[in-house]
Amino acid sequence: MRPNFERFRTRPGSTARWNLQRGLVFAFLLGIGVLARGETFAWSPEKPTLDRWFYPFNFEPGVRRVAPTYGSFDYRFDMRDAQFLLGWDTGTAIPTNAGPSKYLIQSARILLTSILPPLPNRAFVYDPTPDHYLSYLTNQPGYRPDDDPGRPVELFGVGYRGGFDAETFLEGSPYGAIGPITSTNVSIRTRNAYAAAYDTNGVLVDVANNIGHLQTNWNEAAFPVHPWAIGTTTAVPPGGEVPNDAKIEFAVDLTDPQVLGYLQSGLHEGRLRLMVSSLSPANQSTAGGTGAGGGGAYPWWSTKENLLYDPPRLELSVTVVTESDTDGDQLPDDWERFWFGNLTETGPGDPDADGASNEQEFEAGTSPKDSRSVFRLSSSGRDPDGKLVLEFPFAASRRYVVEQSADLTTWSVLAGRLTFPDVGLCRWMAESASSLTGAFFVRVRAN
Ligand SMILES: [Ca+2]
Ligand SMILES: [Ca+2]
Ligand SMILES: [Ca+2]
Ligand SMILES: [Ca+2]
Repeated sequence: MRPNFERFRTRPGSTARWNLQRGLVFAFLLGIGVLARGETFAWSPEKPTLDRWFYPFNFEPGVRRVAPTYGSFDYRFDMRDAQFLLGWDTGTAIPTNAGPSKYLIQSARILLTSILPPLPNRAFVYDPTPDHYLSYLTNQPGYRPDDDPGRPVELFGVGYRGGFDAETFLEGSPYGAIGPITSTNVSIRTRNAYAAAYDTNGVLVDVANNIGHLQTNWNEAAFPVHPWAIGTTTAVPPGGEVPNDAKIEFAVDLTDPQVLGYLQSGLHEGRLRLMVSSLSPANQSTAGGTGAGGGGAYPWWSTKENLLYDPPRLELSVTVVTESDTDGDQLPDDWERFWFGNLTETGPGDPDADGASNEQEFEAGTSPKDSRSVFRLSSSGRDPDGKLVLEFPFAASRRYVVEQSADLTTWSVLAGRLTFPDVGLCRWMAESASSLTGAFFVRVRAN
């Protein structure tokens, strides 16, 4: 039960300060028995640090006791009109600044409590599966009807505008620019914090209008998004009406390296921020709209200010990897325990028989227990312009460098850019075709 003070003291001076602080945090947690083992944290605070109903005309941000989520389908507003911002400052329980890749997350779940609004026939219909992004707006090109009852509740990351970021945007911060109520644009793309997901360039983008926004005065093309979690419950079967006080669980998709990387960066900085969104239609019916207005059957969520219902809850299990390697096998003990539960594996070992040693899997951020998770080129070739194109699986919080060599001895970096055409897969394309002639070797390094 001895915290790792010795190790912290022997670290280089530039990092000594936070290492010492981390040591003190461990000592404290050991004392109260929260620390399960080594540097693994099972953290479930009673309340979020902040939560906020994110709606253009919410004039009491941060203090409302309910936070409904719905789509407006009105041409003056974001389609994902009412969102719900959730934030946890993790630094009080989990050491910060370890480096994003050092946070190995076992599970991350959000639990919300759904409240039945005090109006008749307002229970929303439970849908635990994604709906096609072209199934919402009847006037969208390629429109297709929804193939199951209800609309899912989705969880995303958070992006910012207006000069804000995760540190400066608090639950009472301004919504953003709301223009005068005119026939065109009241509040589209203006909120200072928004539901966000990664596009194929790896950029966190606003998804408020991903189902399209096709109106006379305002056009936005539809695009698919991959929700980071969909709310599920055991309170009612799919297609049923969600009862009062139902618990809705969002298990964050950690198999998506971009999502995992977002959480890792959040833990590194000490701030996890997530946004809940659903596209159950609000009950307004607007001239010039799509006619998709609904009966107002959308979820209402309990906030931390609610005295009658449970507040939003985070359940997080994370191992913070330190360099400690007591068995001297080049594998950090925390990493070994995270994957295997003990220290019996070795650096050269390959228990999943994928050809990558445990040490290589540690360096690349892949799973040493899954042979499908391995850092290896999945395709290589040239595009019509002769530019080299490589595809390979990527891991969370890693950077990739492509190098070329004529003799396998001297390597030089090749300029190119990465895109992310599919979950877990990245594509690198050389900037030019000119530098690659004759016989040559190419390698990709992860760091
Ligand atoms: Ca549906
Ligand atoms: Ca070890
Ligand atoms: Ca392996
Ligand atoms: Ca593997």
